Amino acid sequence: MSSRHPAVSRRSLLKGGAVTALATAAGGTLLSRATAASAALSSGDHVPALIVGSGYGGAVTALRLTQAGIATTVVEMGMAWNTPGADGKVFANMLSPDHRSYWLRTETDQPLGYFLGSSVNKAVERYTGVLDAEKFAGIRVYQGRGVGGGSLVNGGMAVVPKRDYFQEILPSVDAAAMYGTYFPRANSTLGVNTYDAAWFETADCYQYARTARQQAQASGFTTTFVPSVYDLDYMKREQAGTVTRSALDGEVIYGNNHGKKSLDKTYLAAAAATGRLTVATLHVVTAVEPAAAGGYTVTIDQIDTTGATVATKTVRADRVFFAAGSVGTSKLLVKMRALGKLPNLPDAVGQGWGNNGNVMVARALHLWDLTGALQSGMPALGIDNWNDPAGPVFAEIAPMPAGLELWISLYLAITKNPNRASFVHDSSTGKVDLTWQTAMNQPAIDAAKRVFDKINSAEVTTYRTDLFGANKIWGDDLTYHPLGGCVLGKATDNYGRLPGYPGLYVMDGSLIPGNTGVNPFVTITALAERNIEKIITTDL
Ligand code: FAE
Repeated sequence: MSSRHPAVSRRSLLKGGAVTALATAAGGTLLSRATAASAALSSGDHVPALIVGSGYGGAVTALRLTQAGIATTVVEMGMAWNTPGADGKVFANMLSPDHRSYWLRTETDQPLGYFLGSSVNKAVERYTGVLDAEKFAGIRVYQGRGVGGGSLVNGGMAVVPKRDYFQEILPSVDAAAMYGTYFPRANSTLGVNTYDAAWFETADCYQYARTARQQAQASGFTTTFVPSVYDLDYMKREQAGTVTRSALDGEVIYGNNHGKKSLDKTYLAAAAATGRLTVATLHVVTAVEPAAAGGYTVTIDQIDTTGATVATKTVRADRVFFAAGSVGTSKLLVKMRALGKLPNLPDAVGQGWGNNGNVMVARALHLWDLTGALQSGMPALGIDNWNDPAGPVFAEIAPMPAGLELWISLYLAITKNPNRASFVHDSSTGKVDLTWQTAMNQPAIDAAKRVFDKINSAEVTTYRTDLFGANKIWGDDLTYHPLGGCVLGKATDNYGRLPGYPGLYVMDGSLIPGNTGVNPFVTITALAERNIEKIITTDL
């Protein structure tokens, strides 16, 4: 381990009772990644409940199982992000990504990878960094890696889907219970808060959002505030200059050093406070199969920060909860079926994957349309054109924090793209690929054009053609919102149980059939709350 990453240090960033409990109760896992990761799990261990992955689905499962009195082991392939580097910070910012920023890459793969048509990517040291740009044949899928999963890198936008659309995508789920009980439970446990509209109107850091809002409204579109898991009082103090800046210092997709209520500070901290949670970091689950003695044998590679395997462990778990994310869970289960380890998994496992209709686009503004040199990394507004039957769009007004005025309006559009792809095991390489093709994003582009062509025409502005490649308007080859692959009610029963394998459950974004119409983590969290409540009541 290099001197830049001291092996041991007290949690200096995360303070407060719950987090102290996390550090203590997790058996030191979050105090010292060098020692605790190996101590957390040993070959031959027999555990009652093992969770693969510590994102939203995993964190909800961990909290509710531990509260129910069940000793719970979370196996997470990424690191515990609690140790400052030589610069005193746990995470790097967007303008200076380094080894901490990317999962096992030697070159950054930035979502906006170009400027003026030239690549802005740069060499980085290969490391188990926090953001994975996982490349499939037709799409790059961005995902968080570490204790807290996607919550470490996401924009914090906490949006409840429209009720009629939720009923359309998941008709077997009781919407009244979701909207009456589980969405509110998710929001309160995640620590969702809302923008102070009066402050927003005057804050320099949201000039970019106000300009984009004014132009959207001038073309007849509606905009709406989005709730956030970023501490918006902290952000006010950042703007006032009284605390260390994070969202206002270009921190978001490579992690936030302050302000963000990521899962390690909410669900996972509360789970650890029960004293029943163990978290094994830098541990990758590679196989799950029925154990002769009952339950399941779980094979796990322990890796170092270069990604090299340093130990392989097998443990027995009475129950296994798959929460490795849409991609992670789907890949693992498709592989287990292909290798004959879980041969009876239904055909629907691996199917129904979508990118939440994601497409990115940017507009070049006039010199008098200022977006501001200071931009908050947390998006506050969305353009809501979901009710357009010819092309529903919910477009977040995204920041482009560069420290100088760029006259650019950037958007991440969520559309109702109906195309779906499957995960397929390739027996010659042993890898699982995804059948998604870039051309499948055309419906998303068509829907987004209905909004942004109109705004461009009214404002006499144009698209930027230099940010997603040379002469390329649309960011159509990437997604932040992988969903599906083990769809509820198709690959699983109506609560995430895998048919034919009692004690195996799916808990994450793979349950959602490819689209939620809004940013997905509140839906994933609320659905996990619903499912684990049922599972604890009836199965445990
Ligand atoms: P996820 O959070 O991805 O957690 C899966 C965990 O499993 C990860 O920690 C993995 O490292 C781990 N894992 C995977 N495979 C294995 C294995 N074999 N063994 C051990 N561990 C494993 O899954 N959503 C919003 O709602 N609002 C936003 O503002 C937003 N912004 C985003 C910005 C970025 C840059 C990105 C990448 C995503 C964003 N999202 C946003 C999406 C959101 O973070 C994502 O939907 C959820 O994190 C998915 O939750 P899951 O529990 O499915």
